[in-house]
Amino acid sequence: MLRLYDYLPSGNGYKVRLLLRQLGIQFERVEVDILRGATRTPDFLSKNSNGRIPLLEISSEERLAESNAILFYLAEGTAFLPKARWQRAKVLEWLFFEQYSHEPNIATSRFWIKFVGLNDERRAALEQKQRLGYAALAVMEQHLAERAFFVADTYTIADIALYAYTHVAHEGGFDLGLYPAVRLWLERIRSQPGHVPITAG
Ligand SMILES: N[C@@H](CCC(=O)N[C@@H](CS)C(=O)NCC(=O)O)C(=O)O
Repeated sequence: MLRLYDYLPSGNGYKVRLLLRQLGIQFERVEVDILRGATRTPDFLSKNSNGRIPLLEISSEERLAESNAILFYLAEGTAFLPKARWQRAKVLEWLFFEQYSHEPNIATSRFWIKFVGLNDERRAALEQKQRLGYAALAVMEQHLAERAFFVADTYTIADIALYAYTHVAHEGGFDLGLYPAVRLWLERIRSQPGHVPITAG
């Protein structure tokens, strides 16, 4: 059975959990308390030298890190990843956008505000995180103003990847008031068959 090393409040972990649930794939979930350094123990580092969850263990020889790589692996051959070359590349475009322009700003703001608290250094960096996070939300708003989903008019792993931290962006101090298309899209994602909340293990 697949094993997922995970941390319940993590949006990166949630992406994988959500897709596994929606695909109806059984898995064992192993909670790793990142706040207590459990991803930095010799045992965990022997599984993922980058010391981070999510980590999908497929077999004793095969382990995959990086949430969006795991989504791509699991979605292959399913409706969550289009078959056409152009659409697959478009999915990747949004997965990379999520990791470069969205997650480092929106997820990090949330982590600082909700989980570890603001010290002087983080407070100083927060302003730029907020500015760049809002810029990412504006890109999403513009795209979604004319579409129901990110790629191919259908629910794909691009939506899952972007939903994970957008739906909890308020916990990182972001106000979605000026992003009506994003808010409608969040509702659309929430109503997909088999949807589970981030709090469901
Ligand atoms: N780019 C990675 C980021 C993974 C990541 O930042 N994981 C965090 C939790 S969301 C973590 O494990 N942090 C623990 C640590 O850095 O020690 C992904 O998308 O999976």
